[in-house]
Amino acid sequence: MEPHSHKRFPPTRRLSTGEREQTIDRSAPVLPPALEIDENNYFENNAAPEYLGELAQQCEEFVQFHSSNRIVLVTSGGTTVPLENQTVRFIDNFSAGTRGATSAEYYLENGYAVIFLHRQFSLLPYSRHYSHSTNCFLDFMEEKNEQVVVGQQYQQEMLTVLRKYRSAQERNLLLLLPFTTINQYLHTLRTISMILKPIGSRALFYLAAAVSDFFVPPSRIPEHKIQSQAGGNKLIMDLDPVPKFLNRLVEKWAPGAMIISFKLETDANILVSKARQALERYSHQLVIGNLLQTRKHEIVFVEPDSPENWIRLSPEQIEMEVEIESLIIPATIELHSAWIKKAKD
Ligand code: 9Z3
Repeated sequence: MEPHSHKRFPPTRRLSTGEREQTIDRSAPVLPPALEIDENNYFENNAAPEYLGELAQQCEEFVQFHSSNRIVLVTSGGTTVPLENQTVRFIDNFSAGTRGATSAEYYLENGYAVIFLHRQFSLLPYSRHYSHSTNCFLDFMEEKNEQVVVGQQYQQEMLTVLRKYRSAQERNLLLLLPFTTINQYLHTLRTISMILKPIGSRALFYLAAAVSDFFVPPSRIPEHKIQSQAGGNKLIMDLDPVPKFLNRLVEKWAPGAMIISFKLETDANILVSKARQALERYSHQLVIGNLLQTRKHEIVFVEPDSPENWIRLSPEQIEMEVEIESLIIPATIELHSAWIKKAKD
């Protein structure tokens, strides 16, 4: 997919990993699941975004339209934690949105209607092929007789993407809903889940968004930009844990739906055990584990009462730029079909 012109540029430097030789050990246990009281406290004390009603209406219409189809909610991108109410500074969670946007395309190709709950301005299904800064759409264009046209060598690929994009649009199969902050994400997730509840086992949750573990509660957030001279030039932050609502989703918000979460680690030695802990703690159906460093080439399925199952691209597949989501999504669909069948029996 990459236009040849990019080969001229030096490869992007990896800014996110391994710059220090010695760091602290981070082997904290998985946080406990939220109780009903935690849910009530959180949603009473952290106001819903003002646009939530409008978004809920769009979502209801979409679910109504697809009431006899399978619907997947794909979450994608990282949530932010504002440090100020009039936000200048915020903490971000790593995610470009590649996993979510790519996965959404494979679900669409397999006949699912997709609700794509994504970090605003992160990658989107289809446009991701041409919009990222390392894949700038202008590099695919050229001038011909005073007109802008797609370069001859990109025509076929772009036509294929364009047809799929138009087909999803025309059949109303893709609903794009944005979030930015952790609070917007949680309110929206809960609202969509409850809208999906009536369709039971035909709903699939594919929670690939990178969700903040800590936030500044409203009682402690300053209204205005923090001044640099405050606190003797040091900024000391006091963050609360974000309640773990996954079990509320499983038990109350959308019981009956199949739920897949992602576990992101950077230490290969703890990935599978952390994924298994999450599964046991939140009682859902599948955790897909991945390491930041290798996430595009290998992932691991961790399911209750089964040994873990790795999906890896072969060196040839990596060379041919096969997307690992083209293997992940059919495997999740197989599990979802079994889930629907079990619910019917
Ligand atoms: C993931 O693990 C995703 O696969 C990535 C995708 C964020 C690594 P990109 O968008 O990256 O393709 O650049 N998502 C889940 C991350 C997460 O926050 N998981 C929580 C955890 O690990 C549970 S919800 O504790």
